Amino acid sequence: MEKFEHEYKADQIQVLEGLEAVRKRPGMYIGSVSARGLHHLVYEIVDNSVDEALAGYCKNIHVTIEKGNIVRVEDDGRGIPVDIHPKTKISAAETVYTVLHAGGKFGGDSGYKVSGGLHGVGSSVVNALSTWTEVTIQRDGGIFQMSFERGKTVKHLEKIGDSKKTGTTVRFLADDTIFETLEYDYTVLENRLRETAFLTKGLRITLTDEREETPKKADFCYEGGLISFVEYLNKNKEKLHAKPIYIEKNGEIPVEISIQYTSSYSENIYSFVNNINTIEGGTHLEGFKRSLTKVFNDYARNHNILKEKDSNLQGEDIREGITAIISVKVKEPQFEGQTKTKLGNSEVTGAVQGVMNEYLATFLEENPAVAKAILDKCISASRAREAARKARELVRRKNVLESTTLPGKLADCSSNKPEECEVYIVEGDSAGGSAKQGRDRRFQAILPLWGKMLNVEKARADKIYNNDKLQPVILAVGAGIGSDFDITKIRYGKVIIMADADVDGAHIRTLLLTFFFRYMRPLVENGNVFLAQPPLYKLSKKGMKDIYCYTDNDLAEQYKILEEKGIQRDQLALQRYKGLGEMNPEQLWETTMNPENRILVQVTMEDAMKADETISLLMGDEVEPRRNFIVENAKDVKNLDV
Ligand code: TSJ
Repeated sequence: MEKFEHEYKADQIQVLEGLEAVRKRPGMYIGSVSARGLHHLVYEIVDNSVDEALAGYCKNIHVTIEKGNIVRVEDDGRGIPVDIHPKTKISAAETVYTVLHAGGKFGGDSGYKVSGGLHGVGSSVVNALSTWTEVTIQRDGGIFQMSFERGKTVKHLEKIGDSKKTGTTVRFLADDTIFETLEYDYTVLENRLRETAFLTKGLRITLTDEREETPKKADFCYEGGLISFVEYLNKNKEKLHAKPIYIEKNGEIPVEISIQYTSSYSENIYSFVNNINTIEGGTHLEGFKRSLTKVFNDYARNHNILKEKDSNLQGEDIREGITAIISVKVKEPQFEGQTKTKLGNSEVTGAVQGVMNEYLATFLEENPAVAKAILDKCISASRAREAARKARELVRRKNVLESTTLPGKLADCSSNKPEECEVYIVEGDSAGGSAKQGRDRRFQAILPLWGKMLNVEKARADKIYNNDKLQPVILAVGAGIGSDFDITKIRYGKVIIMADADVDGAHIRTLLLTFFFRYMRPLVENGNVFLAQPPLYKLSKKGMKDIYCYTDNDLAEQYKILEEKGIQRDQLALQRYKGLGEMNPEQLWETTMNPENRILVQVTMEDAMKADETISLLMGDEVEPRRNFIVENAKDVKNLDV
């Protein structure tokens, strides 16, 4: 692209300093420069079009990954205003694109803007972090275009043609000197865009991947909105009632909720504020839970389903098997928590509670068969909880009698300061043996797992406590499970899953993550769960220190570095590791366990949630979705296998 020299006016210099700050500390604006941060760029741009849709002016959004990892986002909204800003003397469109946090300050009230979190930082941040960007606007009978390089204007907005249509198109190439990778993951974008479409009833979003010979395409449009979302999440589960419950009220704080119960034992509640997934929950979720507990208990009392002598059903009993989406719109949301995804506005609790109390109570009165089916399940959940408590006490007592609270297979560390201690959960006895020999026993404990893993999807807490594979994990972590889980009691600051980089390893990882997500959620929220990364390759040569590579990119990079040092490929021996078992204790320590060299991946709530979804899909009651999943993923599975 052609380069232009500019003389900058005072306020433009300020603009440049603003975007320079973004380039200096990208993490502050998009969280990270990993693949995750890269994908955030796309969400930032798409969010602008979604705002336009929420304002009622845009029906279609097309997202395309062009060859070379260029992203194109087009909408059929009104087009960003092109008139000249009286103060800066540049177009409104260019200002949106170059001034930090300028988004949304133009034109009328376009809806609910976001004031915190990673989201909504705006198009200017994407501009700053892109090698180049090109914005095309159709409105007022014309086509207008402007372009930028690394945040700097290289072509001011100018009219390049006529058009009767309206809309905005942005194309950008993320900056490879800032991001670790430019490789977009189709599935990640697909899932996110599907979610966005669910949250905005009637909005059509397409995704096209043109990077390969045969383009991949997805097309999302849901007239049912949240109802469709819940149906999608439950598609492979056995439902307790055919139609999801739907609640919508467009008051001062618009609230939209959809609920459907299934025969599963897990609780799947997703909450959103201004279309942002509030992973850590917050006041809206609080209001939802309080109302759910109250309305069901009131109904059960009034209809003599709970007798006078019975105690109230607890919240967790009433949430067993629930799938629910809560979406609220808040004018000035306050986001709190570790990942800034917890809603803090206290007024939202009452708003959600009020809407729920009214609608849900009416729904139950009008649908007594549904109410009964749900309450039957709640009551059996309550009995199971009681049984679990007894089983747990039995476990505790037994352990006291045996004068050890630790599982026999655990090789504990000598330190008892949780903050410096780590436990490696290792699949298989042979890898477990190497890990025991290779570890630093001062602070590293090893827990080998063996035998068949329990299907967490089909088990209630009492079974979990008694399961011979999970019980050692519960005892080793030492903080209980479910609502008893007490993070202050954890015996290790890091819980590290170490499994092979193959299909079986992936399965174990997914099952354990699902277990942590469902039964020790604060452990995941607090960032205590990690995945060990064993190397995939070893490069060796006589007289040279062995080089371990953790990814294919890593390997390519090492070849390049060695070549620059005059060492050719054919002089090197390449070993591909199929499993942990192929490494001796010293190698395992050097590559995977030594804090100086190892790579640990911290598990996020999103990762754990994904695992949970996968398990639901694979272990659920319905066969069809499971078959589809396996067929769809068969290619990847093969790749992992070679
Ligand atoms: F910001 C951006 F460049 F990243 C971007 C903005 C990217 C994309 C793909 C779309 C958009 C965008 C912005 N789509 N639609 C709009 N709409 C407005 O900016 C707009 C249009 C008209 C009025 C008005 O009051 O007349 C107000 C606004 C905010």
